[in-house]
Order: sequence, then structure tokens, then C-alpha cells
Amino acid sequence: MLSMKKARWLAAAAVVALAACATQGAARSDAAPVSASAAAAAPSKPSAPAFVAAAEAELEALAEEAGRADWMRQTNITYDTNWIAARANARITERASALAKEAAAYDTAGLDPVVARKLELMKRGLTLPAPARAGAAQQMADIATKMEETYATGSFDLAGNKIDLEEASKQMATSRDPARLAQLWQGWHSISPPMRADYAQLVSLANEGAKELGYADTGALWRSKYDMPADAFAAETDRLWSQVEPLYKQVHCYTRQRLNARYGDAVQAKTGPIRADLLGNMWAQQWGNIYDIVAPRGATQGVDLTQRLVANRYDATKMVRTGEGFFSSLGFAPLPETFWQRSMITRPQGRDVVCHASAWNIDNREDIRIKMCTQVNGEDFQTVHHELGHNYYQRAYKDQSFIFKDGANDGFHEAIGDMVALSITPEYLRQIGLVRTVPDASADTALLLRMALDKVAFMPFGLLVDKWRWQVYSGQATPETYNAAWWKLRTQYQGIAPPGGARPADAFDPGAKYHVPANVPYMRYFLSHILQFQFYRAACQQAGWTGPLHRCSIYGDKAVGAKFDAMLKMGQSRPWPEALEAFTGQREIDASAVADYFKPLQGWLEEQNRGQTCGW
Ligand code: X8Z
Ligand code: ZN
Repeated sequence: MLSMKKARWLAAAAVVALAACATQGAARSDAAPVSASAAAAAPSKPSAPAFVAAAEAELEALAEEAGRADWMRQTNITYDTNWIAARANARITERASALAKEAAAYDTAGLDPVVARKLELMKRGLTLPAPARAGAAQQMADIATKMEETYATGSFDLAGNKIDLEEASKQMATSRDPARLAQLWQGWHSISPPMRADYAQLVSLANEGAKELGYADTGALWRSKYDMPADAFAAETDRLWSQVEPLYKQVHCYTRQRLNARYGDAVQAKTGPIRADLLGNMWAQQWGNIYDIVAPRGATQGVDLTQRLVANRYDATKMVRTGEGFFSSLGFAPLPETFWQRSMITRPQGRDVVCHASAWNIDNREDIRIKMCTQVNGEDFQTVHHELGHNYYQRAYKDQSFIFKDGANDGFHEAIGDMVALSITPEYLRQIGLVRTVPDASADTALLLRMALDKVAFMPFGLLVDKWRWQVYSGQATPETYNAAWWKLRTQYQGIAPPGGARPADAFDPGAKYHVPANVPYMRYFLSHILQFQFYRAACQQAGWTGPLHRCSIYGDKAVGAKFDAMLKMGQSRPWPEALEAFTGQREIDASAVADYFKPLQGWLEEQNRGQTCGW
């Protein structure tokens, strides 16, 4: 597959994601040796530039075909759409894997740096490479498609009612009955045990493919996508975590204390991990939905975005129009008419779809779309900006050559819309008429706490999903220990524990998180949660903002927009530190912007936690 971002649109079968390889008929017939016996007479290997040009053209055509098939599948899951999409995905995976191997065989010393970079990107671009043997790519695509269908159509029975993820999520966000929460959590986690054997088989096939490309395993391939040695990248993620861990521990400690006050010792003890179903989200990855429980006592409350959207009669389309308006205010051209004609903005009735939000560029040119089952609430208002960030990035780099049409790294792709959404301040909401008056500075603690519940609480989850997959791919975790390894990381990093104590022997809890059955790498979101603050701080500095960071909005700032656009236009053409430097002046990912943003909250949290034994 392509890189993640492309992987996302081709997403279904993670197997393929690729970004780049293609070949044209004529060019390719020169390229490939025909057989061993004909070796002596075989045409010589094409020059690196010729190989790259042919590969790009071939991959581009295959990607468009797979993208269209996948769009049809994800917006209408049937036996036949699965079949067609899996076949298209198998084709691109097979070709991309073969081309990756050919790319890896070129010596890049002395080559034009653009050609050398393209060869490198082709080699490392797949998410799940296929082994060369006949039928393997199709087998992988079939497994991936089946797992994603199981997830997308998953439901369970609760007291005679059929509950799907949408309904379960809604209730997890609003119910304050711990018995009900445990049932919802356990119910949803009952959909994944049937995936475990398939998952293990896909892991084993992808590892075979990764080894053929020269990687130790698929995890090593995933870690190699960041313009630095794979081990250095792993160390980098640990370094970044150590920068944000103290703040996370404060948020955890404060939240646990308030949950204990709300539910009592029998439900949530004062010490130890937090019960995973009490945090307002199925995966305990963002905690903003329990803001009412943790809201600072006696302090001025901030804006309730959900309430404002409902009161102002927003619908899904108006939410997307509003997101578009923000990008327009930065100087980006309006979305094309086809975006509105072809996007899926709400859940359609009468057919199964993949509801997990995604952004697509079907033709790698102008045909950008989102696919969401949007609900009118603050969380989905953020998600709309997140998805549009992907689309504006895709459109910005559309004139790059095919292999360079991707984010500087996948964390950049995830950070663009979120960076913009950090500017959804009370003052911005007043400017667009969603609130009448802006709360004064006494509401800042409330605002920062709400943000911390979503952004800081997310970070250990963002980190651990792929720490788990790295263990799976390396063989450190086996199918028998998948679940135990998962909970070891969940407890170590997030400080949470499953409701109801020990998990059933057949549990496969990672499979109840979309990105595992869909094979979308996850470290990108950890990176993005740091990068978005770094981009935002740089943008606010460019805008001349000198107040507290959390009150800065770049709405309407065309100069900032132009500089942002310059970074987006680079796509993946240069190593990511250059893109980062172009916008922020820094070449390193740096969590000090997170600390700057939450500075006023850090002291407040420490004060609230005085006398508590923090940690777990
Ligand atoms: O999957 C997503 C986006 C699509 S790339 C909706 N996110 C992660 C998740 O939902 O787990 C955004 C935040 C983290
Ligand atoms: Zn995303």
C-alpha cells in the first residue's frame, strides 16, 4: 500500500495503500526480465529514471481504480462491492510490492536526488506488502476486506435491542450508569474475537512481504517511513512521550479523583488505573464527553459547542460549510462543486457503510471528498475540520508527481485540520455568530481542561496502538498473548483497566478499534497531537499574537494561510524536517508547544491534585 494517507483513501484494504508505483505497458515490457533462461538475452535493466517514471504511471492508474472501487465498497458494503474492491486492492498491492522490490535493487549513489527519493519512497511506501508468490496479495486483500466488514457492520444485543457502534458511542458519551457503561463496553468488544485468527494470518503474510523487501518485519517497515533510521524513530517517539507524560499524569490524577467523587470507591477507586468505560469514549482515547463530571467546581464555565450548534440549528452540511469557511478565510480556494455532489456527509439509510470518518482524493487531482456519518455535536465539528485538513492538503500537493503526493510524513497529514481546529476559540465562534458573548478570562481553566481531556488524554493511546502492533509484527506478542500484551500497554501508558476485571480467554480487544481491522497505522496520530500544537504556535507567532496561546485564532489571516499553503504544496517531495522548517523554523518535532498551550492549566492541576497519590 501506499503511504498512510493514501492508504486511508484506499483504505479499506490496508493492504494496499500505496502511493506510488505504477508502470506503463510499454515501459514495463522493457523493464522486467522475462525468465532465468532468457537472462542472457534479457534487455538490460532500465535506468533508474526510466524505471521510476514507468512505475509512477502504473501505480497512479492502479490507485485510481482501487480508490474508486474502495469508495463504492465503503459507501455501500455488499458481497459484490467487497469482491471488486478486494480484487482492485490485490492488484495494486501485488504490483506495488513487486515494484518496491525492484526499486530496492537500485543503487541510489550518484543518482539525481529526486529519483533517489522516489526509489526510497517506493520501497518503504506499502503498509502491508504482499509476498511475491501467486495468490498471496489476493488472500491478503480478502482477509482485510472481511475484517473491515466485520467491524463496520458490528453490533450486539442489549436487553433485546440491537446496538451498533454509533449507538453505543452515543450512550457511552452520555450515560452515567456504570452498569450500563460496562454492558456497552463489553458488548462492543464482543464483535472482535472472530477477527483474531484472520488478523494473525494477515500479520504473517505481511511479514513475509516485508522480509522480501529486506525489512526484519512489518513493524520495522512502518518505523522506516520517517526519513531517519527505524530505531531512531522509535527512540524519537519515546522522547516525545517523555515530554508530555508529566502533564498526562496530572490529567489522569485529577480525572480519577473526580470519577471517584462521582461514582464512589466500589466503581472507581482513588488509586490505581481508571476503569476504561467511565471516560465517555469506547476506547478511552478522548475524554471530553465527561467534561460535566470533571468540570472545575465553582469556576466560570466556557462555551458548550454541542449546545451552540444545536441551538443555532446546524446540520451536517452547515458544519462542513463552516469548516470550508475557515479554510477560505486563510486564502484557500473553495471546495469544488464535485465535493458536495460526491461526498457522503451523513449515514445513508438502508445500506451498510464504513462510518469511520475519512478523506479521499479519488483521482489524485481535484476529486476530493469526505465520508462521515456526521452528528451535530462539538466532537464531529472538530472531525469535520480534521477531514477537510486532509482534503486541502491533497489539493495543495496535486501538482507534485504521483509519488510525492502525500504528507511530509503521516503525522503532518493528520495534523493539518486539527491545527486549524485549535483556532475554534470562543472569539472565533462569536465572529461566525455561534455565540453572542465571549466568556472572560475566568473561563480559561474550563476551556483548557476541556482541551486537555481531548488532546492530552489522547497521547498515550496514540502512542500505544502501534507499540502493540510493533510487538505483534516482531513476534513478541503471539495470537495467544495479543490481548494480554494490549492490556499491558493500555495500563502502562494510559493507566486504565477493563471493566469487569479479567478479559475472556478469546478476547481480541485491539480488534474493537477501527484502525486495527482496517490496518491503518496509528503512530501518525501521536505525532499529529504534538505537531498540531507546534504548527499552531508558529502560526500564532506569525500572526503577531502575544496573548495566551489558547486564545489565539488565525481565522482570516491570509499571510499565515499562504505560508501554510507553501508547506502543504511540498507534499512528500522533501524529507519532513524541511517541510517543518518551512513553516515553523524548527527541524525537530517538539512538544514544548503542548506545554506552552497548557501552561496555565498545569499549575491548576497540580493544585487540585495536592495530597493525591498520582500514578497507578
Ligand atoms: O481516525 C481518525 C480520523 C480519520 S484519519 C477520524 N482519528 C483517530 C481516531 O479516530 O482514532 C482522528 C483522531 C484519532
Ligand atoms: Zn485523519
